[in-house]
Amino acid sequence: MAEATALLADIAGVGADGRRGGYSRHGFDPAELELREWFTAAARRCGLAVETDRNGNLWAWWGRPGPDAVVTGSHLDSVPGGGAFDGPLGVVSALAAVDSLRADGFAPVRPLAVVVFAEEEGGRFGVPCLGSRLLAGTIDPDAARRLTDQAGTTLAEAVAGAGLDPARLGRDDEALGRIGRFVELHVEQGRGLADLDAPVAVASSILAHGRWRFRFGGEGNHAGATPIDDRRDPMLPAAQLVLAARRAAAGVPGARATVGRVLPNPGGTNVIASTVDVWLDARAADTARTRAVVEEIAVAARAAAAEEGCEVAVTEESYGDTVFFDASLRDRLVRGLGGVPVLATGAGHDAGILAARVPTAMLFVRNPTGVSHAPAEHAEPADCAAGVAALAAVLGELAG
Ligand code: HGY
Ligand code: MN
Ligand code: MN
Ligand code: MN
Repeated sequence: MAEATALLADIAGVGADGRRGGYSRHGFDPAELELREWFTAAARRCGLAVETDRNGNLWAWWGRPGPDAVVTGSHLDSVPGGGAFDGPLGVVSALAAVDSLRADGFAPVRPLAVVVFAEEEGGRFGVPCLGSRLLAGTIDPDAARRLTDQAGTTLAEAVAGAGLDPARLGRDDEALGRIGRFVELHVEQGRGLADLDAPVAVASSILAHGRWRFRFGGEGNHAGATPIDDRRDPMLPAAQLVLAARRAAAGVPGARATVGRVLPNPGGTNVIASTVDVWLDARAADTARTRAVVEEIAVAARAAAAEEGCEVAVTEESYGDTVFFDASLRDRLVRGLGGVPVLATGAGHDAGILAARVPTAMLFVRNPTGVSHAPAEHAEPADCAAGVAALAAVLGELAG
């Protein structure tokens, strides 16, 4: 656990003065590849055999890879300016749990693996949980190969650069067939455990959520030479969309709608944009409510575009329905952990993708700030240790 804690402090960028850095590690980019190399070395030091699957996910095996395996793990990539725990806590805790099981003389009857999924945040190619979606076959591999990052590099080129064969991206029945159960530990992204004053919880469900790109087209022109009433400025309907998102979500209990990324083209201070791309992240308790929120926003966006003489094109980039985790596995974890709380989450996870294919559960570790996707994201060492102990107990019971 000492190494895991040391790594967590390192990942957290907690410098001598205790400041916390935000990290942007994206799929197959140098920062994430560096962490993946750390993981491979650390897993080998834990006595695990590491392999990379056809979709770039890392698997560290205790025992021969085989059917009915108990698999745990999470992701190492992050969002721009993200916290240190979202993803890495699950990976580090998995290695620490293996360490402590070994130290207790535990010998798994079933194969046990720690997995690191690629590009969970979708920070580079725009589709969240890309590595687990490819594994599970819930994204078309041709569409995935064509995904591009902001530099115009395709996923096919990126995975080739990481030494993989782009032609083999896609559903991996061999890897899926090995998984008997999957359990992901994750820092809580919210204040549920802080409010309950408890260190660990089991997850019940994940909100339905998706991403849509709105591309507003107008007329690029000079900021000074173009009279106000002679413009077709796509920034105006873009601004109306942001306001409409808040209005629409506020009208549906529990719904969320967020615009965190706007990209004007060409993006000059003294230039009226030709186009403006706006990405919408919308979530709610079910598909009907999520799509109702998105439709209300789209109606407002179209009206605002027409008023400004602009065009608008809407593209759905990803969508996933509400996830309910396997009830018997959930209840088995709650019982085994002595009756810990059960919490829903608004955050997406690789476990949410795997849940469609194999019995899946999640463990949450208290985050006293409740903040995530920002440097203030936090988990106290004592709660991290409680998470490792809970995960070790779960893995020991499932693999024993
Ligand atoms: O966006 C999410 O909900 C997750 O943190 N990837
Ligand atoms: Mn995240
Ligand atoms: Mn995460
Ligand atoms: Mn000029």
